[in-house]
Amino acid sequence: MAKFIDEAIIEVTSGDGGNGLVAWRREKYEPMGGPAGGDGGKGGDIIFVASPNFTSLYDFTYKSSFVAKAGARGGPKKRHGANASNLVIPVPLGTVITDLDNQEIIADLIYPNQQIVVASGGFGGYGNASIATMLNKAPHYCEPGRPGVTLKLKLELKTLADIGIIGLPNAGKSCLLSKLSNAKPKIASYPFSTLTPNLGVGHGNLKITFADIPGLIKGASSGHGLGLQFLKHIERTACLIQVIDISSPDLFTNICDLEFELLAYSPNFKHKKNILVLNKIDLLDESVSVFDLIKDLQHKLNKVKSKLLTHHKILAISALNSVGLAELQNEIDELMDVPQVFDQEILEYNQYKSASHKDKNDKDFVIYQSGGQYYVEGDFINRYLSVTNLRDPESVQHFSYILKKYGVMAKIMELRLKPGTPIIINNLTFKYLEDIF
Ligand SMILES: Nc1nc2c(ncn2[C@@H]2O[C@H](COP(=O)(O)OP(=O)(O)OP(=O)(O)O)[C@@H](O)[C@H]2O)c(=O)[nH]1
Ligand SMILES: [Mg+2]
Repeated sequence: MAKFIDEAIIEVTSGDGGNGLVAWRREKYEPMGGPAGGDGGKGGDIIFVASPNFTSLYDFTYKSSFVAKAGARGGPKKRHGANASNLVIPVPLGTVITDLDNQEIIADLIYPNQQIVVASGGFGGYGNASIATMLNKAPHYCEPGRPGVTLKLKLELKTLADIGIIGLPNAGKSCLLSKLSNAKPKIASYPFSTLTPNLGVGHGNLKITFADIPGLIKGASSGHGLGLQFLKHIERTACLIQVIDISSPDLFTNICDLEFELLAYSPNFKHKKNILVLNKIDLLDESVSVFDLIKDLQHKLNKVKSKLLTHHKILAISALNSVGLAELQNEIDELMDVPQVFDQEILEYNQYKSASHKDKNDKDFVIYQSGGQYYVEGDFINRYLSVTNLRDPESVQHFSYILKKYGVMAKIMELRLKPGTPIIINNLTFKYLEDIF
């Protein structure tokens, strides 16, 4: 089984749009037909999909960078460049995706096959056929494709199960999970035999899902034992089953210790439906009345009710010997019969969002001097330059217009350069006021 990993940091980049093309219609008797350069294709989107086939983010430990393909360049005869295929990344159900740039949650994938486009591919640039207007019927220039978007993301798995099984180490949680569901977890007679969450699907018609997490101990909220790191996997369950070893010397204190830790992690646990299961009744001395024991416990718990979870029911069972499991199953079915309502907060994340709005401001540029030379650098300048035909005056003129439009020209003028001063853009040398400026 793949290792259980519930957090990963990755980088995704959507595809660049393809460049447009400058081309002309060439037909018999029409040597200089109209513009026929096609538009570039769209770059690939980065899409996440919630897949029930994955239960861990393990795959992201060896692949953490994803780049979608670029759209193809426009073709002659007004042919549109091919759109790039989208890059679809499967993640387990319950994966929360956060944009690390602004800590904003982009998506919380909770439904099977739910998809989200986190970064849209860049649009293709127009070819000269699309740019033609009444005023300029035969443009000698085209547009470069828009660049893709790069995002640094945190993926966080918050397992989605209907019921979370919690308790002190060695209480019999995994043993109970193995009886209630199809899971085959490790069961052993020493504490911390479960190191990562186990998931199982119940045997009944309702197909209830269970998550058994590693044991908690007193002080977990301050990092003792395995700490609280796995509680996120039961945060979103509809109900909890709290398993306590009935043969332990101080039941009441055990319950209080555990519940204080849970509430220290999140006060939301207070109102989560909760069945308190006293396990291992087979270990009790025959002279002990389980009925009296529960009554006494109930009495003590009532006194500190306000500081504890709300117990729906207290049941005594033996997971190992399958005693009391039918009654427990009935209680579970009853609790789960109520339609599940996800937190409003979760629903809100799920409204379709796309990070394409993050279309970075790619009109940034810098002008600097080095070794007596002036340099102009900017991604968008390079992109426009890549579709500029330097032998075609109109194409060059259009490039010059772009430099004006986005303020490059104004900045250069502030430098008060002498005419003829060389200015280098992407390894090409232009002369101030003689070439493009
Ligand atoms: N006598 C008895 N033993 C039980 C019962 N249920 C579980 N056990 C035993 O208790 C031990 C611990 O069981 P697990 O299911 O591994 O306990 P756990 O709570 O998952 O433990 P951690 O994962 O370490 O926190 C095992 O040896 C089980 O066989 C029970 O009803 N009666
Ligand atoms: Mg266990």
